[in-house]
Amino acid sequence: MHRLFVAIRPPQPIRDLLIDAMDDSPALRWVGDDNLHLTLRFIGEVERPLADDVAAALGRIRFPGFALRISGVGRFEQRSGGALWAGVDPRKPVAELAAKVDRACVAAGLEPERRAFHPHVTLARFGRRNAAAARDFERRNADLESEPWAVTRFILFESQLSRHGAHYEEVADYALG
Ligand code: 2AM
Repeated sequence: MHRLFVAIRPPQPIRDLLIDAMDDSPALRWVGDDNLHLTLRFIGEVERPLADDVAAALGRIRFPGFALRISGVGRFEQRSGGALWAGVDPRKPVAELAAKVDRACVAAGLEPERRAFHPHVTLARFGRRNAAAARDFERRNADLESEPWAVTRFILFESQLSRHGAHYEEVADYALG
C-alpha cells in the first residue's frame, strides 16, 4: 500500500521564513523543513494500480501558474490536540487547483473529498494541554507575511510513517502553466 497526498512545496526562502518564525517552545512539535508543504488533496492508502491511475490523471491537469504568499497564522483544534499553520493569500487559485486535483482523483477511482478545503502549511502540532502555547504563537505571529512566490508545479508525495515520524518522498511532479 502507498500512503499518498498531493501538495505544493514552498521554495527555500519561504520555508526559511517559516522556520525563522518557529520558536523554542517545547509545547509545540515543530515541522521540519523537509515536511513543510501545502496539501491540495490527502489521498491516503492505495494499492499500486490505483496509485498509477491517480498519477496519470494528475498528469492530465491543465492549470496556469500563479503567485502565492504566506499570510497570517491559524490553528485547527480537536479534542486530542491540534495543528498550528501558516495561511496563504490569495486562496482562490489554490482552491481551484485543489478542486481540479480532486476531480482527477475521482476520475482515477477515488471517492471525492467531502471536507472543506482550508489551504495551509502546517508548522507545528500540539497536545490538548498545550493549546495555550499555540494560541500565544498565533497572537504573536498574526501578521506573518512573505513575499509572493511563483507556484509552477505541484507534487505527488508518498508518506512513510515510522517511529521517528513522517517522511515524505516525491513520487511525481507536475508543471503548471
Ligand atoms: P496537515 O498538514 O493539516 O496535518 C500528509 O499527511 C499531509 O496530508 C499533511 O499535510 C496533512 O495535513 C494532510 N492530510 C489531510 N488530511 C489528512 C488525513 N485525514 N490524515 C493524514 N493527513 C492528512
